[in-house]
Amino acid sequence: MIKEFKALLKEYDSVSIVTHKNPDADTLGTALGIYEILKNEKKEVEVCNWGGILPNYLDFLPHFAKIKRQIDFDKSLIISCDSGSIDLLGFDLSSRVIVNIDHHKSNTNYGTLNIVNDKCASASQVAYEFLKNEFTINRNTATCFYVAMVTDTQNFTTLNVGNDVLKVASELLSKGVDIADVNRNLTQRKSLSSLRILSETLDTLEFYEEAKVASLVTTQESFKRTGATAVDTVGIIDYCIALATVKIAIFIMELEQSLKVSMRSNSADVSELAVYFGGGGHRLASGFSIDKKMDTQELLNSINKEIKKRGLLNEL
Ligand SMILES: [Mn+2]
Repeated sequence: MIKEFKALLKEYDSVSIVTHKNPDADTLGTALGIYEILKNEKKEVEVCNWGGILPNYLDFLPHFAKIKRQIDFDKSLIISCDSGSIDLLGFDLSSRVIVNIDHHKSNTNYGTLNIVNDKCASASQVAYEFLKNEFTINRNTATCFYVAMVTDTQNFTTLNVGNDVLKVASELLSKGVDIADVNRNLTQRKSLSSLRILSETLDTLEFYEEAKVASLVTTQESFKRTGATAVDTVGIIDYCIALATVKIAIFIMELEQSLKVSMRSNSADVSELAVYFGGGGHRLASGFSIDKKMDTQELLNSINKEIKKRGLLNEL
């Protein structure tokens, strides 16, 4: 595959690296890391993200300020990062040649070249393993890839973390990543509004099925009262799945037009549940968005109905 990739790079002078909507550290870190590699290959490169708010706490990543909100190159090669489906990229990419770099189980293989490995803990791990033997991974790229890995594995605590993941992390660190600076940026830059919205959201905790299922909701009112944005809710669901009895955690964010749902599990496959509701993701972490046709409680009821119907709690 790397041969095909290098052949594509020869064909194109310019490359647009595209990240998914509601960008997280994995999609941005993977993209910015590849940006650095291709810049050093003397390519014309841009990193693009469609709409929404960028997570500003990641502004310490090299080249973060260069992220564009549109694709400027019209005949470029597209590289997509960490996106399971083409819709999640937001841009109209029909008729474009796409290199799809991802680690989602639900990836639809929408690329011309699909570098997809669901055994990897982050898209940046996929990118690193794919590129490391043919391209120079310098300190900037290693920093971006490492940050993507740290955050997608929740500081190396998710179940897919093993020897191979830590080995890649170690290889990246050996490229000169300033780990103290990374850790400070990732743990000591929270906004006050993120703490306030956490507090309001924790008050909504509800249990179902003998406390094997738990839910948290961030309401529109909470967003207005606290001044927080969607970015400030990252990680809130982890409080839910951390509870001893909980097997499946559901987090609902009430947006203006839609309800955005994240699900976590410690053993049941919640990706099939997400796919049923029109989303996707990983076996133990997935999500979907839905129009506000129903209210939050109705949605919770219907998710719980599906959990029961599929026997997702039986196998636990
Ligand atoms: Mn990811």
